[in-house]
Amino acid sequence: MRITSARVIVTCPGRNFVTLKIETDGGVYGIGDATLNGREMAVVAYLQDHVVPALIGKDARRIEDMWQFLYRGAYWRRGPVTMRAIAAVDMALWDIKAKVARMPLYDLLGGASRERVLVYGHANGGDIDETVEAVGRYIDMGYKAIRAQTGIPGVKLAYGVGRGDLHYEPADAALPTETSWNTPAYLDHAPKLFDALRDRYGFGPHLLHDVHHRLTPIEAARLGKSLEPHRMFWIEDATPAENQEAFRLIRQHTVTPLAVGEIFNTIWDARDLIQNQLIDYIRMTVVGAGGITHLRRIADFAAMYQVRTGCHGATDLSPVTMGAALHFDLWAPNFGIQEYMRHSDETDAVFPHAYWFEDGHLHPGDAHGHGVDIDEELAAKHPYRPASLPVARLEDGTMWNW
Ligand code: GCO
Ligand code: MG
Repeated sequence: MRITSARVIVTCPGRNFVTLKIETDGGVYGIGDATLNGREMAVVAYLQDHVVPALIGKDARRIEDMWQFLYRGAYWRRGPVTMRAIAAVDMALWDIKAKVARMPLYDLLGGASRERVLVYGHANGGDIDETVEAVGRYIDMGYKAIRAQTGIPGVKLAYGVGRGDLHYEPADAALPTETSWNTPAYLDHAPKLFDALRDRYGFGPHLLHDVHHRLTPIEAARLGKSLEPHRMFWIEDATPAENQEAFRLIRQHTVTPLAVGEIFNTIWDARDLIQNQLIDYIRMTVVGAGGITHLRRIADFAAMYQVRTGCHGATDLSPVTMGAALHFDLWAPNFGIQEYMRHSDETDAVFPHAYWFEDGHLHPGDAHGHGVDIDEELAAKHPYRPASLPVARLEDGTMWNW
């Protein structure tokens, strides 16, 4: 079964997505996601200039060899651009293999380990009262797990405080929006949000929170400690993880569970964190970490240390990634939770999919492959629009981690 064509499709149904469609001489095609939020065209160029020409005529069945060819063969290993291009090819080839086998992808991976996939949604508000109300709306929709973010008094545009309930998208302008940050104000305010949420809703719903790399390790330790009474499901990206050792310090001070990894690309980014049991959840997902082939290795490695998965699932990952991730989640023995920030109706129309939400869970559906397609005619009606993620500065103007 030879690859006859590979096309990169860029579309912007509300936000930008990069999709790879691989066709074979048998008539079966596969779809992969290559979206890198705010840097989409870098991956498009990498795919078109360096990957697509090498795919034509290759055997679509040899997924492992293709992965090794694109990873080792590039010489310049790793990085978000390269690994997203590899992920797109890998996802499309698994899609093809499962379609040919006439199986949903989770069956090909080894079969379902559970009946459905626990997901969490995003509740945001400008202040604590608004966030408490937003969490209530998620509970009413059936969610069992909810990430809560709130504005901080005196801080202009704090992270995660959306405009609109369900479809908050941070990449909101062609050039980066400037937001601000104040760590002391945040550290005082965040526990008050979770006091209010536990007072109102009790300990039934799982609560999650994203720190988005804003704290130093000792500050993250303080936050973790101050949130222990709230029994968080996790706090995420409490400090930047380039230096994986930094998490040792946080770990020494708190039993609040830690999640990390949405910006990692390979198993090497998480090796120390996992094997030293410095985290509880690994956040890499299919598009970010080189596709199903590599993510499966990460999950198996994590399982040896009782680290569970918590795949990134913000709206900048297309429905193709969501579909592929849900098959992976249904299989992964050490699955923890899946992020599910809903796509807009406009996006869903461009990417018809088999997965569905019910009672706080998603199911990938039983369509053959990963169950997500692209309507190319509709996609063409939404041309690319440059969009960047924001940046953050401290009050004195110092650049900070967004
Ligand atoms: C998350 C993420 C997102 C990111 C976004 C950037 O936990 O979902 O942190 O909110 O900011 O994916 O593109
Ligand atoms: Mg995050």
